[in-house]
Amino acid sequence: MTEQNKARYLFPSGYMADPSAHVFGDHLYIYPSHDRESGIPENDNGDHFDMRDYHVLRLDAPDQPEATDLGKILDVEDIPWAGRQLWDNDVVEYDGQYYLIYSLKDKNDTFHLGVAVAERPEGPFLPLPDPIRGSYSIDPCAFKDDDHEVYIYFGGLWGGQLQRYHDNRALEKAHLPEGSEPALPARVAKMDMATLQFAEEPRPVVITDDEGNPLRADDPHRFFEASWMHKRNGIYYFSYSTGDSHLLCYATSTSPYGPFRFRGELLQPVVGWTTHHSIVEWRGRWFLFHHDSVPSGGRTWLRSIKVAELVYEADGSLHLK
Ligand code: FUB
Repeated sequence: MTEQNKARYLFPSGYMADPSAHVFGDHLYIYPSHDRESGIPENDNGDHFDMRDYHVLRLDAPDQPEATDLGKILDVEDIPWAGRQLWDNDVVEYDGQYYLIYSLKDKNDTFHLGVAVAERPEGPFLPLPDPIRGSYSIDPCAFKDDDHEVYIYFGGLWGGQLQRYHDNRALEKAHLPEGSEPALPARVAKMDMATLQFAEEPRPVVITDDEGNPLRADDPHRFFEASWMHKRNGIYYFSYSTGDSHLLCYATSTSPYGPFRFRGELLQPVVGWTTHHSIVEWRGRWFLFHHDSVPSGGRTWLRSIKVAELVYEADGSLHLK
């Protein structure tokens, strides 16, 4: 049986991608990107990923065959600073409120991260008038640690624009590292939940080899996009997509800031260009939510959400069941 066969599709009647899964109360909620056919030709800038709203899906039990679509929770029309392209998002619960952190291009075609707030996990989410100050690029993961501090992991290469920034400043000319140069890292910043702004300058999420050397730009395991963070037994697991080498990988640390030691591959390339995921524990089992483009016949911008089960080994390594 291949890894693809171990997973099941959760929303066969529509195209959704980038599933961020969370357990709130008795239910598991999935916050995906909502793919659509825009007619825009495929390019490296990702213009064909022209999504305009978000829905939330719900599972009431781990083995429920399909997720329930609870409907639209945010529309690009309702976001004052919106240009185009609602990409990956994530949701964090804090003091009984729900905060959706999302990727969107502004009116100058520059990606930033926005915040929208709801009183219930099923929304509706009310967007704040402006993006998070000092935010850039895409693919936020909002992680609440055991001490209730919230960290936002983010960043994505190519169409995700991370190569346009260095030390949190926009470059005059984008620089994409090559060969033996250190790979571009994801970023992480603690969030001030009172102001809904970054509490600090974003820091690099450095992934190293076993000798502590940062992964090189030409390493097929280097970071590309789709950050996710989960914690188990005091260890922080940073997982991510490698983009053009089409893997999901993970790395571990004893600090939410890293550095993270590369540990292994979680998922082999799927049908479709992108691979993206979330990892969550529910009722004593661990799940990998991800997507592929099999149902759309390989159209990379029309993706379908899947779930597979994960297991841990005694040494803390992680793989598909
Ligand atoms: O869904 C749009 C983009 O494709 C996401 O932001 C990336 O992670 C990739 O999945």
